[in-house]
Amino acid sequence: MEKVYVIQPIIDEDYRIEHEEIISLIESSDGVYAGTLYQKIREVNPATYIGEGKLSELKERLSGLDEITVLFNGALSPSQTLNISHVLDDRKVIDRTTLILDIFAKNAKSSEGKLQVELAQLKYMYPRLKGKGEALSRLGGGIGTRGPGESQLETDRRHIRRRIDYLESKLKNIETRRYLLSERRKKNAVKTIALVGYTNTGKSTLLNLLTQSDVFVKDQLFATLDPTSRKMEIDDVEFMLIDTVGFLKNLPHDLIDAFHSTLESALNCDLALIVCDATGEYEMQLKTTLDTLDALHFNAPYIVVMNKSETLRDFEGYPTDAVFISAKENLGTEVLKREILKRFQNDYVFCSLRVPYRSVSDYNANKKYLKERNIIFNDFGMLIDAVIPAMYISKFHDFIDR
Ligand SMILES: Nc1nc2c(ncn2[C@@H]2O[C@H](COP(=O)(O)OP(=O)(O)OP(=O)(O)O)[C@@H](O)[C@H]2O)c(=O)[nH]1
Ligand SMILES: [Mg+2]
Repeated sequence: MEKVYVIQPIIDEDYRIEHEEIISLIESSDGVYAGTLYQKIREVNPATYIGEGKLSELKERLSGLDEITVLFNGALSPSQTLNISHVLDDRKVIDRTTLILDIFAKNAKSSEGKLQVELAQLKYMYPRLKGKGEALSRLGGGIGTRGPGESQLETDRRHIRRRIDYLESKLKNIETRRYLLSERRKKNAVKTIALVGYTNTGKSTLLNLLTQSDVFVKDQLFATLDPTSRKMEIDDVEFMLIDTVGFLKNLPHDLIDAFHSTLESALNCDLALIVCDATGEYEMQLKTTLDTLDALHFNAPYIVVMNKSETLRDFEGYPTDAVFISAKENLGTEVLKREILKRFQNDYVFCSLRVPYRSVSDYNANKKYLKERNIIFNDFGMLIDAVIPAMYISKFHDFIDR
């Protein structure tokens, strides 16, 4: 397993959370955390980000240790990456996004998920390839910076550009197909509910619980990368529940963009459940999620769900309208289901129908628009407890009992 040494810049007090998170990211990528060098940043060194003194301190700390990757917990420019690596005797140097992309590549399983990850990787690489060329030419020419090297770079860039265009159009097709499906669903009056939120908060666990499914769940960041949706029923009202890729603070926008086709159906949902880890940094998780959704022009109503609350003793400080649940221990989910149904109370009518035997064929012609919950036969005809989408209620006017 790859050993990873972290450079943690200290810019504001959030650095502790950032540091905890980078360790989770290392573990999620199957790496082994090997230590940290902290550095307060007053002014960014354009060449190496952190100062020269600090860099030689790092070099000393790492001397004698080979096979160790240096991970910068932030965004490095291509030339900074090169320069740091150079000072550290050509050690492998990566930044946060590169690590996240690596986890994405490891975790994508469906063909669509894989296309999305490839797109994200190429989009990250593309401008950097240019940067690398510029960094090289700034050195003023010389061996390795002219002739075939440079034109090879151009060929690579053209190749990557073509591949990006290809992936984008392919994903666009998938998106269109999914859109048509969702349009059909709209006609069938099935409402969609999206599970969104910070990574590792329990979105997939909740999907499994609410839909009796078995999608992949793991204590790691970005376990879900593939679009998943499942049918769910509450009081015989059918919903489509959509699982999504988790968000993370400072997740580069290209990364989110690459997942557009997955997120598209979630962004068009009728209701979102914003899942937070009540035992973690839930304020930061909620803010990150709302900011990200905002940037994606999301404007559906939502319910804040505080998950993992089975061990909570104190409910102070949380958003007052949050619903507390434990997806693992199946606690609070009844309350959550009531809350969900309440949000759709104007969309469905729960009622009784009286259908005389002579009208049964009329009724049968429209039966597909409602859901029968219970039927009693008597001398007069049928007594049916039903739930009817409000948009179809007029089809049943003649039969409604109360
Ligand atoms: N203690 C506790 N752990 C939970 C609960 N719900 C989920 N977990 C655990 O949290 C971890 C992450 O769960 P997932 O369902 O994979 O989380 P996710 O939000 O889908 O994560 P990503 O897909 O990686 O963004 C797993 O180890 C779950 O077993 C809960 O109610 N309580
Ligand atoms: Mg998941």
